[in-house]
Amino acid sequence: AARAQRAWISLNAAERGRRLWALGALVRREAEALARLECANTGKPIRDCRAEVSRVVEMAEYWAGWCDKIEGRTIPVPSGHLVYVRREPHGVVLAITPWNAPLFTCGWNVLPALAAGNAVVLKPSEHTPLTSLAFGRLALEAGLPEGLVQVVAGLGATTGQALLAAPEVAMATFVGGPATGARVAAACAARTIPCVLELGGKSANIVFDDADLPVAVQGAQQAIFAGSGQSCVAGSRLLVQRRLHDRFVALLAEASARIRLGDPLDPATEAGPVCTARQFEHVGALVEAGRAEGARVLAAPREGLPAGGFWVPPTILAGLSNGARAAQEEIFGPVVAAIPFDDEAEAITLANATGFGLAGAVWTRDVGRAHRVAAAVRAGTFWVNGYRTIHVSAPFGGFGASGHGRSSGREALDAYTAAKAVWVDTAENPALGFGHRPDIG
Ligand code: TXE
Repeated sequence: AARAQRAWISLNAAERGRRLWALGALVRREAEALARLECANTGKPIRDCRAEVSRVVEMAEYWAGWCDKIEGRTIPVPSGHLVYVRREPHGVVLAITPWNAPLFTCGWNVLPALAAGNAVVLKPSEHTPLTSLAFGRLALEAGLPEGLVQVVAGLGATTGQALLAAPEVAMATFVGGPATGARVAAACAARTIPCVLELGGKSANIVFDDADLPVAVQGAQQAIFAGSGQSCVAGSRLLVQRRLHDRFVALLAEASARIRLGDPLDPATEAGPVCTARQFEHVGALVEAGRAEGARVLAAPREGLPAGGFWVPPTILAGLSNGARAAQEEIFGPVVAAIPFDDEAEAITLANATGFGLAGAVWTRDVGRAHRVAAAVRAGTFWVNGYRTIHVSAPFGGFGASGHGRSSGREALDAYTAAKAVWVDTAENPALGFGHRPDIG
C-alpha cells in the first residue's frame, strides 16, 4: 500500500481524477451484480441495495472532481517570509467498515481518502465482506495502481487490531458501534495517529403539533423503519408534542403495519430481516428491556413472513421515559421509542439528553422555530421537515459519543490530509546564525 501510494501521488492530479471517475463507471457497469451480491450478503431489500450502489457511483464522480482542486494557500506572516500551505496525504489509510451498508460505507470512506492522495487498506465487516472485495477488483480494473486499494477480510479483534498496529498505517477511519470505536481510537492513540470515528446514534425526531401530519407520519416511518432500523442516522427517539402524541403514535402504528416485509430479492419488498443472529438477539433484548421499563409495545403483525430469518416487525415503544435503557441505547433495529414533550424548550432538552449526537429532525410549519431547534440540537446532521437525506457533498459526522471528524464534503479533505507550512525566506540579506532574527518566533 505504501508503495502504491507513492505511485498514485506521482500521477498528476487530473489523471487521478480520471481513474476515480473510471472506477465509478465500473461500479455503474456492475451495478446489478453488486446490488444482488449486497442483497444476498446483508438481507437488505434489493431496491435499497440498488439505490446504495448508485450512490457509490455518485461518490466516485464527486471525489474524482476534487482530485485536481485540492489547493493550498499563502499566509501573510509578519517576517516577510513566503509561507504557503500544502495539503499532504497521510499515506496509508485504514478503513474499518460495518455490516449495515457495506458497499455504501466502502465508497464513503475509501473514495475521499484516495482523492486526497492516500492508499487505503479496507477491513470490511466479517459478516458482509463480499461487495467490498468486488470493489477492490474494480479498483484494479479502473487502473488504480496495484495495492492502492487493498481489501483485507477478517475479524475485527484480530485482523482489525493487527492492521491498526501496522506501522505503515498513518490514519484510520472507522464506522461501527461506540464500544468498538473506543477500541479503535485507543489503538490509534497508542500509535499517535489520527482517526475519524463515525459511531452510532439515538437521534431525536421531533414533531410539533403544527406539523403537516401525513407527511410527518411518513417521515417518522422512513426515519426508523427504512433499512429495518439498521442505519446510524435512524430516528430512534420520536419526540411528539403531547397534544398530538397518542394520535401520532396510532397513525404511525397503522402505517407501519403496511410496510411490506419479505424476501429481500423481491423488488416489492420494503424491509428485510435484520442482518445477523447477534443483532437479532440484541434488538429483542432491548424491546424486552423497554417492556420491563413500562413501554406499551406496538408491533406490526408477523403473518406472512418467510419461515426462518431474523424478522423483527416495525415496533413502537410508547410511553417510555427518555432515561429508559431502550430510549438511551442504540437498538439498531426497527424499534422506535415514542416520548411526549410539552414545549419547545422541553423538546430541545430531551433531544440533547443523550450521549450521542449524530442526527435529528424537526417537523413544524413555524420557520423560526425550525431554525431555533436546528441550532439548539447537538447533532452533526439535522433535517427540517424531512429525514435521512445525506449526500457525499455535505459534511457528515457526529458530536459526543457519535464520534468525531467529518467523512464527506470538503471537510473530509481536512481529515484525509495534513497541512504542511513551507517557509521560504525572501529577505534580501537573511541574517545567518542562531538567534539573529527577532522577527522569528
Ligand atoms: O459492530 P462493530 P457490531 C452498532 C449497533 C450494533 C453495535 C455492535 O448498535 O448493535 O454497534 O455491532 C470491526 N478492532 N453499530 O458488533 O463491532 C468489525 O470487524 C478493530 C452501529 O457488529 O462496531 C467491523 O468491521 N476493529 C453502526 C467493524 O469493526 C474491530 C454500524 C464494525 O463492527 C474490532 C454497526 C476491534 N477490536 C454497528 N472489533 C453505525 N452506527 O453505523 C470489531 N471491529
